[in-house]
Amino acid sequence: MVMNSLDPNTILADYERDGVALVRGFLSTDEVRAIRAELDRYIREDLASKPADARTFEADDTTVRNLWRLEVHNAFFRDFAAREDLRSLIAPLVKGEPVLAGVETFNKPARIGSGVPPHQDNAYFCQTPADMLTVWIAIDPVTEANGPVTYVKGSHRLGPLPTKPSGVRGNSIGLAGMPAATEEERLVALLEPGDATIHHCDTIHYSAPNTTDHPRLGFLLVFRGSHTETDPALKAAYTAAVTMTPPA
Ligand SMILES: O=C(O)CCC(=O)C(=O)O
Repeated sequence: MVMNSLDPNTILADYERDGVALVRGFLSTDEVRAIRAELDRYIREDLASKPADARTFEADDTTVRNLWRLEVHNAFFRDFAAREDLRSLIAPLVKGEPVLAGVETFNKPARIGSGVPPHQDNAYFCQTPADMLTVWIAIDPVTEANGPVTYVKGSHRLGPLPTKPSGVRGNSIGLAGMPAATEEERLVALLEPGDATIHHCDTIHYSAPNTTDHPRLGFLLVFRGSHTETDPALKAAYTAAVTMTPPA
């Protein structure tokens, strides 16, 4: 893993200041290739036998928008998330012992990949304190045109903002209103395969639909600190939203 050669102090400083750290060369070409191969195989051979909450499809009801709970359904991804180099990089960011909360994908397939409304992940995770994050790893090139994730820098300091059900399958809860943000305050994550972002669970982010001929597959690892607990008020709002558009 290239992860050994990363600078953990810069990642921590960027993450704490902006609520998002951009990490070039997080994984090697071979690691990206292995993840892609296993995702392809899993979708082709295993997905049909998994429960409905293992995935969300796009509007065509056929093409995968998201894979969920890969850590439950697949040993390769469970083992990947248990790597010591990954855990030691994450520990200071979650302010404690990292606990894996999810391994998932946002596939954003060519032409039909749907958008993601502005949201804070902790509206889904419902943890207090909000010591929880997502590592978003590019498997495909992410360009201006194919639906990059845009982050509002510093928004993790706003705490939990008012939410509303979005009606979007796979992203059931969004922000009730989007705070104003200048161009300098936004990070548009344009990534090469193997690059990553690490974002705090209160950092506002969103992405546009993919209308290009190029898929934009993201592979995500979600961790919390072992000291976090479920917040009942956040959980009630999430349960109401996800009941309208299951499974996430
Ligand atoms: O990949 C995307 O377009 C959105 C990702 C997202 O919402 C997340 O990383 O929490």
